[in-house]
Order: sequence, then structure tokens, then C-alpha cells
Amino acid sequence: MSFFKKIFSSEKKETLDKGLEKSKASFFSKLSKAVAGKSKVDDDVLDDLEEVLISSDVGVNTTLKIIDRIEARVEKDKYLGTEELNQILREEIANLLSETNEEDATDFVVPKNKKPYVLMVVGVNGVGKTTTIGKLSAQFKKKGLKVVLGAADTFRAAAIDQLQVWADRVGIPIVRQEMGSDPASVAFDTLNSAAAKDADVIIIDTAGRLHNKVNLMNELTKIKRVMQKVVPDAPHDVLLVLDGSTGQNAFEQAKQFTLATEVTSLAVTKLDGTAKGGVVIGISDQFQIPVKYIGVGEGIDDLQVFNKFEFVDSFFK
Ligand SMILES: Nc1nc2c(ncn2[C@@H]2O[C@H](COP(=O)(O)OP(=O)(O)O)[C@@H](O)[C@H]2O)c(=O)[nH]1
Ligand SMILES: [Mg+2]
Repeated sequence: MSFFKKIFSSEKKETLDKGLEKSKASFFSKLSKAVAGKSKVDDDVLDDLEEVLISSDVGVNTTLKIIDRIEARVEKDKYLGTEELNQILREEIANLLSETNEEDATDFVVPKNKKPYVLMVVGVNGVGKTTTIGKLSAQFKKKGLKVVLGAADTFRAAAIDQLQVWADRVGIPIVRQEMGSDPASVAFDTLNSAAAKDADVIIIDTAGRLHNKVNLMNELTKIKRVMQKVVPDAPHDVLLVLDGSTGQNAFEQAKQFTLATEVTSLAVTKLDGTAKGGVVIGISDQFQIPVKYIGVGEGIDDLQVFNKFEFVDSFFK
């Protein structure tokens, strides 16, 4: 298939391959058990395949779609060998994702006509928001963009300090206030300060306490409203960070957050060290919101622009 031939840097590929190692190992061992002793894809194999996909965190809806497609191929080609199953799965998953999603970005970029570009990062505690912001800032800075961070997760002192550590590491300014101060006020300050600095990108960290949807909604709405006093069309992007290692819980969080606020893109973190990488396939299929970034480690370079073809390619290789 031509899209698998798209060139992507070997460094990026290596990091992705390594990040998906556990998911792949688990998936393929389950898959090989499912087809053990069978030469042909029959109803039993399809049933087992369904179980393999669901237990690999692809999600029920996406699994059913994939099974339908494989069934259709079995219909056409009465004798579909199990040794071809891997290739067919890879093709059908790639096709499925390409139908439901827009073109993937290929690099870390922000639209040129939005300056400053305001990115608000949301998600529950511990999913990797601050880390993702740090990694993302480093990438933007590499591109020559001036980045300013806003520490609007004022709920815990450690959260502010952690963002400070990233700002120092990347070498970019951060706007912060005392712990417990109003997040909207921090966001307001950040946008003002960034305007004075002629910043290209502003990234606002938030505390995504999900214990109460109404509170969360009110807090995020207030931050947005206040930011709009400085930059009328802010935020340009609301990035929801999901922890991929939580599997189906990540789906649940995506549902909750999209009800509480308008989410425009997704980042799925911690794909390294988990066997639940299949969750990206499901999330990418189920939500009408593009997965923009994936986290494949704790290091500064361990954030990738998500490309579904690279992902599927790496997963099934
Ligand atoms: N292995 C791994 N760990 C990650 C990744 N992203 C974040 N983390 C770790 O997850 C923990 C929580 O991250 P943090 O950024 O503080 O989450 P926040 O509470 O949403 O801001 C930290 O220990 C991070 O180092 C990732 O892609 N891979
Ligand atoms: Mg944080």
C-alpha cells in the first residue's frame, strides 16, 4: 500500500517501534493463539479475533467495525489463510482510520495566521499534561517559535513547580502565581505577558479535576472567557491529554471532557510501557477529534506528531 511507503524519519520510527513494543508483543501473542492450528479464517477465528481486539483496548465499537470488514473479505475470498490475517488486519485498520479522520499533520506546527496561537491543555490529574506541554514547547522552540507557558493548574504547588522545571529546561518564560490563585487570572496574565513579548505560541496548563463536571465546565469556560479579553479568538486549540495506559478509562475521560468543554484535539500519552496501545486505534476511530500527539516516554524528545499510517505500520510490523 502506497501510504506505508511515506517516508518518516528513522529516528521517529525507532522511538515509535520501541514505544509500541509491549502492545505489539501482547497483541501478536494473543493473535497467534487465536489462529493456532487453523489455516483458514473461519467463524471461530473471527470470534477469537474479536476477543483479541477488544482485550487489546481497541474498544468494542471499533472492533466490531474491523470484524465486519474482515468478514466481508472472507465472503469475497472463501479461502482466506490465517497467515494473511496480519496483513489484512493492517490494511483494514489503516483504511478504517483514513475514512474517519482528516489528514494527519506531519510535523509540529501552528497556523501562521494565528499569532499568538493559544493552546489550552486539559485532562485529569496525572495523565501527562505538564510533561506533554514541556515536550511540545521544546519542539516549537526548535522550530524557532517563541513560546510562553501559563501555570493555570494552581491547585497544587507541585504542579506549578513542575511546569517551572520544564520552562527552565526548555529555556522559555513562564507566567505563574501563588498556589490556589484563580486559574483564569493566571491565564489572563499569561496572555498579556505573551503579547508584550511578541510570543508565537502560548500554552496554558490547567487542573482538570473531574470530580464534578459542572465545576470543571465552569472553570474551563471562565478561563476561556477571560483569555478572550486579550485574544478574542482564544483558545485556538483545546488539547485533551489522555493516559493511554489506562485503556478504556481513557475513552471514558474523553467522553466526559467532550461533554464539559469543546475539545479540539487529543494527545495520548504513556504508550511506552503499556500493552494498551490499541487504545489509540479506537480513540482515533471513535472520536470526531483528531489525535494530534502521542507520548512514548518521559524524555523531552518522546512526543510524536501522531500519524495513523505510521502508527498502524509500526503496530503491525
Ligand atoms: N512513560 C511515560 N510517562 C509519561 C509520559 N507522559 C507523562 N509521563 C509521566 O506521567 C507522570 C504524570 O505526568 P504529568 O505531566 O505530571 O501529568 P499531569 O498531572 O497531567 O500534568 C509523570 O511522572 C510523567 O513523567 C509518557 O509518554 N510516557
Ligand atoms: Mg500537571
